[in-house]
Amino acid sequence: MEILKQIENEIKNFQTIIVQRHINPDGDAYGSQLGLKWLIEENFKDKKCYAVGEPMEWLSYVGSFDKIENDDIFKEALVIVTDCGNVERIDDQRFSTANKIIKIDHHPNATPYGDLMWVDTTYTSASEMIGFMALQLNWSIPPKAARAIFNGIVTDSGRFMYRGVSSRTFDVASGLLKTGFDLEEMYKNLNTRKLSELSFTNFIYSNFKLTKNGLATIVVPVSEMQKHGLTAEMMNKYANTLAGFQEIKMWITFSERSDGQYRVEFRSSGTLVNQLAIKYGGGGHAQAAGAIAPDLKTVQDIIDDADKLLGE
Ligand SMILES: [Mn+2]
Repeated sequence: MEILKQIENEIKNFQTIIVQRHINPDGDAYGSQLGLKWLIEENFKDKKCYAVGEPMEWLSYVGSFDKIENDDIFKEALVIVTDCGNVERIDDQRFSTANKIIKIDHHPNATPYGDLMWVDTTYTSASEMIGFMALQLNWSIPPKAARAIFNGIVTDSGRFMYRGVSSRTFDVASGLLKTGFDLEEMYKNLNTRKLSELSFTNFIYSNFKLTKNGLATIVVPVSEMQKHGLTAEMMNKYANTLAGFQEIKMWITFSERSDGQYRVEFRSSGTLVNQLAIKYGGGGHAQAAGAIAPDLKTVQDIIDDADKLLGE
């Protein structure tokens, strides 16, 4: 593929490469970003490569990030942004001062940015794209990069269960496994929870509301999150708590933020939710999307709209 060669050439052209991803990173953001950083370090030993952005505690087993104090480093660098559809959500806005910018993403290309773009929604994850790129370009893959990328594919594909999973996904997974990283250790880290998660999950199960049309909603006040050591930004981890019940066709989580607005996570078992998210200023995938609601009135509007959609 031509685009992969172009990306590789840009990496060769620069001495400094900074890999970035979206704010409030998830497993895929971590996997695609750190995976790419470690691949570059392995295959282009003369380059200086950074991965920047705020960490998430629950993903600390994947790896950690670099700090760049000197803004000038960005000016001479190639920035590669993975897993981030919109410019506003790029963690560390200094990216815009970079000498060259490459976008690698699997979300719909709502806001195109960068000098070079590889955007393809047929991939489960940005991590799958990075794994695919490494295999296509015959890069050497260090086990820690394979582990991070594999973890990203697993988390963004619903454990290889979403429709977007293809034979290519498994080809990439197979290539990553060949590096010999410890799969069981990775899954153990991914699946080990804290008891506080159990009590928070209990809160969701005890308090969600269900309409006749199959819409389940839960509004989480900031005080409830604090009780469990959570913030609205960490709520995407709980977005699928109400998944897998026959009677629930769509489930929406509203999490109050410290500024009084609500983070909204839309999920469904079939109904398209991204248009609904877009109507309220957000976006995302067909069956998994997000938005911000400024107040409880809007929360109620979203609930009414979603219920009407399910009733149609
Ligand atoms: Mn992703």
